[in-house]
Amino acid sequence: MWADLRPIGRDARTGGYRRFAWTGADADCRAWFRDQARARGLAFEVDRNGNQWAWLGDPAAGDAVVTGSHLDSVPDGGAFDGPLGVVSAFAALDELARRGATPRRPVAVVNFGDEEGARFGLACAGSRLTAGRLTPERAAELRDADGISLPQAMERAGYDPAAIGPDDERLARVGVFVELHVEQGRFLADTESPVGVASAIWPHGRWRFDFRGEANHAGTTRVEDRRDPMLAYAATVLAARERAAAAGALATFGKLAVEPNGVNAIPSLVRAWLDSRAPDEPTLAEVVEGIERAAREHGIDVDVTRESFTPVVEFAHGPREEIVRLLAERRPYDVPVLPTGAGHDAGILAARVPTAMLFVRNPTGVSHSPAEHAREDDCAAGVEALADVLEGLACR
Ligand code: HGY
Ligand code: MN
Ligand code: MN
Ligand code: MN
Repeated sequence: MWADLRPIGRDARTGGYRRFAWTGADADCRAWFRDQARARGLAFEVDRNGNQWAWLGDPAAGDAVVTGSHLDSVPDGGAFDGPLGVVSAFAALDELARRGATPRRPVAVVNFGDEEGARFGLACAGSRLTAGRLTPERAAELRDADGISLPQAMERAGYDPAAIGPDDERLARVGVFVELHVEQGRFLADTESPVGVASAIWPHGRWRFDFRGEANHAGTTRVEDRRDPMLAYAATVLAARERAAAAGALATFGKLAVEPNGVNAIPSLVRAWLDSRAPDEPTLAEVVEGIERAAREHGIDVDVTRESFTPVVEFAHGPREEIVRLLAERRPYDVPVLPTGAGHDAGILAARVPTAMLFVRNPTGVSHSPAEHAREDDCAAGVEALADVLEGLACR
């Protein structure tokens, strides 16, 4: 399976992936998913929001066990973030067949579209639309660098933009959702465990900072006469790191727009996006407020807009304990339970259906980078674990 998927959207120069939603690379990934489904005789369908579903058994029977993840990527992303969950889902179905384990509930593999939000700025757009966490009206406000809106991009990819929206009927068919994902951190590497189970997803969000200064000549404006937004931005980046580190949280300014973007002109505007995450919501609020205060200490106007926010997701209320027990049945070691600061479609689904996540060891912890990696034996351990979970949930 990997052989057909791996080359799609890969930059030979960096080894990273560029699979933005509703682009050619995304269409090729979607064709791959459809072919994998059909090759296994699974009923293939695409929902009103472009998410792909491959069914074993009759979806109308309800109480389905659904597993999967996403195939899109961040700019220059890694090979495993998302695809590992989809490939492992198909491989786990193959393993159930090899074991002769017959599901007594429908089982589905899902590919949620636009999980990274790399093109339109909002993560988990596909699962949010289906779960009613993103309205069609808000989706129409989301635009890419060329000013194309999310519905327009979907229309250009052959979807009906008037159809997008919540899909309660579909979610009512889902009894449980389990997402397998490469760990985006070092917990499993440090505990020497091939697989783990998620305890929670940290609360996290994205804030847009507009630093408004005064455009002027770089060669004639005295330092004391400047209202330089780049200076305020740079000081805020440093303050963000200090405040996050002091609070045991994370804060990253990872995207920047400068107007006018000239080498000999002091800019009038520096627009930057903050991604911040913390173990709990009060800490996250305190860190972001502190960063906002720091941004305003430089004598220029600063506007801050919260663009997205995902509250903490506690998997304790879902099938986590049952899954830990199912895994323990066939493993001589305790399977670790760990939190993650990374957002996932499972974090969106968890508000609507019983949800859990499995993690596969990432030897370096590096992710959202071409250096992201997972060893073959650990990927196999992930498939084994997912097959145990699917067998325990769907076949007994
Ligand atoms: O941003 C995230 O945490 C996820 O990779 N979408
Ligand atoms: Mn990601
Ligand atoms: Mn992911
Ligand atoms: Mn995910």
